[in-house]
Amino acid sequence: MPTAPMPEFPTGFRWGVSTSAYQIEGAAGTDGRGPSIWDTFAHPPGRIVDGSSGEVACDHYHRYAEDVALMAGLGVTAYRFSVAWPRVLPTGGGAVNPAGLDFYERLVDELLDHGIDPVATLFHWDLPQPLEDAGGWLNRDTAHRFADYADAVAARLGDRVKLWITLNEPFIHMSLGYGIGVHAPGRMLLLDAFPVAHHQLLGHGLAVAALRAHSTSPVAIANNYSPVRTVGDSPADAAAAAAYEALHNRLFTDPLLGRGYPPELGFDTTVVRDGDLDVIAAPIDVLGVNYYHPTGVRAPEEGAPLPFDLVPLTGYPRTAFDWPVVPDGLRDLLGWLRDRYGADLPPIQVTESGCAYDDVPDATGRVPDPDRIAYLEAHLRAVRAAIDDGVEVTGYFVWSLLDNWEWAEGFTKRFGLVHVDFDTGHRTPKSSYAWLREVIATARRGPVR
Ligand code: PNW
Repeated sequence: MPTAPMPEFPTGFRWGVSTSAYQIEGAAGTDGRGPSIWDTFAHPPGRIVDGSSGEVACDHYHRYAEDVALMAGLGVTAYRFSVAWPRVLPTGGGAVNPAGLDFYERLVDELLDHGIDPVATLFHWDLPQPLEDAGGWLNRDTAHRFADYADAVAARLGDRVKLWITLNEPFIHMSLGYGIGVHAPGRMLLLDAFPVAHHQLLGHGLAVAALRAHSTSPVAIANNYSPVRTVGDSPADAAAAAAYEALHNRLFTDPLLGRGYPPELGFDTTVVRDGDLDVIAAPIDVLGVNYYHPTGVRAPEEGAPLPFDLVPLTGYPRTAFDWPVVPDGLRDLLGWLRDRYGADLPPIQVTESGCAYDDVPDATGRVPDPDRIAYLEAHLRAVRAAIDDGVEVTGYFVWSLLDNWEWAEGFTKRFGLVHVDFDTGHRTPKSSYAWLREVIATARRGPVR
């Protein structure tokens, strides 16, 4: 429990929780959903630590009303979910599957009935498999297919979704999916994955136009950022850190905010056509920031395949993911965004922040998670400090509402405010849920004078 009252947050500050479709929905073959790259990737043994897939996951597809009730009990003002592209367009293009959109319409209406703002992410990594068969995001055509998909979703839900997020973490999708192959689609192209960056960003820009044609709601992208900490003091260490900074923190933000691609990594940019950078730099209303931890970087060995070496940061507590707990990294990151992008930086919402711990029900059936409470409290204080530093931050979403299917980690990493028994689907709010409910209730009541 907090030792001191939480600082006050600005009136209208958005309090939310985040999830994504493949991680919670299950119902993989239901109502005409087509296969995605994650259905394909999870099947051969050896890729997912516990051999699981998201075929059933939290069965949110059938339990969404119960999950919205949990959100209402928590008092959040917003819910960030993702729409599964293969539910809406089972082959990636062609005819819309109305039953897929019906599910999101039921969810959105349930949220609105409970006074919760629906925040919809269009792409949280579950590319329709037929598009992967045609080259995935290496193929420029995927950007156009994405815009068509955005159009279909916005035509149905454009009057009710309160914030649109085009892409989730295009950097993580590129690097883990196409760079080192630990996520779907499992390609290992290292820095030759650059076209995946460009085509995702082009898809984003085309989707912004499609969304604006149907909806007056604000539009955002959710990027993952990791403040770079140089390990070592040689000029080579500093150069490696600068290269990693350009890759992780600037590759997807410099072009969005009108600065073009960072030159430090020497990418082959022949896929960039005249006019593309203008499409990509279409104004956005909010920048979504997903923050988990900083990254230690030093110079690589001679002849290494990448121009940097990532090293664990020592001297911090660690989560079950072995990620260091560094709340100041979030304050530093928000200040860095403000300093680097100045007047071009839109208001920020922290669209993901959270941690995995090995949470288990105790003998009384409660799930105590004091480490998560400490994590969230410290990160909320870091956000408040950044606001005091002059950064405009207008919301904070916890990753995640539910324990869920954590990609290559399967069911072994629990990020939820709510514990899920993956055999029965039973949900149990953890102690962090009760703690956050009080924080939100106090903040929503406003200043005590
Ligand atoms: C994010 N890293 O992914 C995703 O948006 C979520 O779907 C995911 O469940 C959550 O964070 C927790 O992992 C990340 O390697 C994946 O630093 C990997 C990293 C960061 C974020």
